[in-house]
Amino acid sequence: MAVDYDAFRAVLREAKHIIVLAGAGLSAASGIPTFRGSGGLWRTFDAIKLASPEAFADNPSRVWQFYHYRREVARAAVPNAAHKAIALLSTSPEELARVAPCAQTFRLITQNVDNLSIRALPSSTPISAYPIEMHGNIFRVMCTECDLVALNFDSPICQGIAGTEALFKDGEPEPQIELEDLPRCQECGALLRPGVVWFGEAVEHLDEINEMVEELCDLILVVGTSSTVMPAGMFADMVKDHDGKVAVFNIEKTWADDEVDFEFVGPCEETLPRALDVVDRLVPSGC
Ligand code: BJW
Ligand code: ZN
Repeated sequence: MAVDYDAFRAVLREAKHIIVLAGAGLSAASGIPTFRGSGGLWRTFDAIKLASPEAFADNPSRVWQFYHYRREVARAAVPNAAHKAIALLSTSPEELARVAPCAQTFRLITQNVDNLSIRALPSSTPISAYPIEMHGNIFRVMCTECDLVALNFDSPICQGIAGTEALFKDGEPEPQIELEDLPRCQECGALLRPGVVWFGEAVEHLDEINEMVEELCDLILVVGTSSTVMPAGMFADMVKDHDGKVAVFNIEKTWADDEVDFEFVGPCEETLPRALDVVDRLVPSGC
C-alpha cells in the first residue's frame, strides 16, 4: 500500500477505464454533514433511521422536514475543489489526456444526493458525462401513487413546510404537518416523496454500474465514503477481483494496508486535486 503521489500518477497514466466512487465525505468541505465517520456528523437525530421507507410510512411529516432541511443546506452549499477536480476530468478531454493519456472513460458514480457534482459541471456538459447518481437526487420528487418523477428546486418545496428548517437546525422538536400540507403531486394530488434511494430499495443504474465495475474498470478512486452501505461498499473489491487498482481518499484510515493499492489519508478536497494533478487548473468559487 502506497501513499506516494508519483506512484499513483504513474498508475493513472496507464489506466484505461477510471471510476470515481464518491460518498458523503466528498461534500463535507461544502458544509454537507456526513452520515458516519469523523467530521460533521448529523448530531441531533438519527439520519439513517429517517432515510427509510418505514420512517416515511410512519411519519411523513418528520421525514419531509428532514429532507426539506437538507434541500436548504444543499442549495446554500457550493462545490468544493474535489467536486471541481472530478468535473474537470469528466468533461475536458484535453485535461484527461494530460493526466491519464490512456483513459477511454472517466466516470463519477456518486452515492450523494446533494446535486453538487452536477453543479460543478460546465453548463454545456452532455448527459453522458453526468455523474451516475446511484442513490437519487434530493431535488427530485416521486409520486407515491402515480408514476410522476420530476425535478423540483422550489424553496420551500411547499408552504406547509416553510420555516421548519430553522427548527431542525437548532434540534427543536418539529411540528406535525398535516398530510394535505406536505408536498403533493401536481398530476394526481397524492403525497410526494423525496426522489432518493432508501434502505431496502433498489439502487439506480445498477446494470450500467455493474458492467463498468465488474468488467471494464482498471482504476477506482474511492472518495469520502465509509464503504459500509451496499452495493457501493463492494465496488472496490469487485475491481480488485479482476486485478484493477484501488486508491482511497478519506480523512480517516478506513482500509487495511493489504486491501488497497493507495490510501491518501486527509481531506479529499486537498488530496484528490493533488493526486489528479489538477490543483492549478480549477476555477475558484465565485468566478
Ligand atoms: C472525508 C471527509 C473529507 C469526511 N475528505 N473523506 C449486501 C450485504 C449486506 C447488506 C446489503 C447488501 N446489499 C444490500 C444490503 C442492504 C443495504 C445495506 O447496505 N445495508 C448496510 C447497512 C449493511 N443496502 C440497501 O438497502 C441498498 N439497496 C439494495 O441494495 O437493494 C437491493 C434491491 C435490489 C432489487 C430490488 C430491491 C432491492 C440501498 C442503499 C440506500 C442507501 N441510502 C442512503 C440514504 C440516501 C438518501 C439520503 O441521503 O437521505 O444513502 S443511507 C446513506 O448511506 C446514504 C449514503 O449515500 C450512504 C453511504 O454513506 P457514505 O456516503 O459512505 O457516507 P458516510 O457518512 O458513511 O461516510 C463518510 C465518509 O467520509 C467517512 O468515511 C468519513 O471518514 C469520510 N470523510 N470528511 C474525505 N473531507
Ligand atoms: Zn401523482
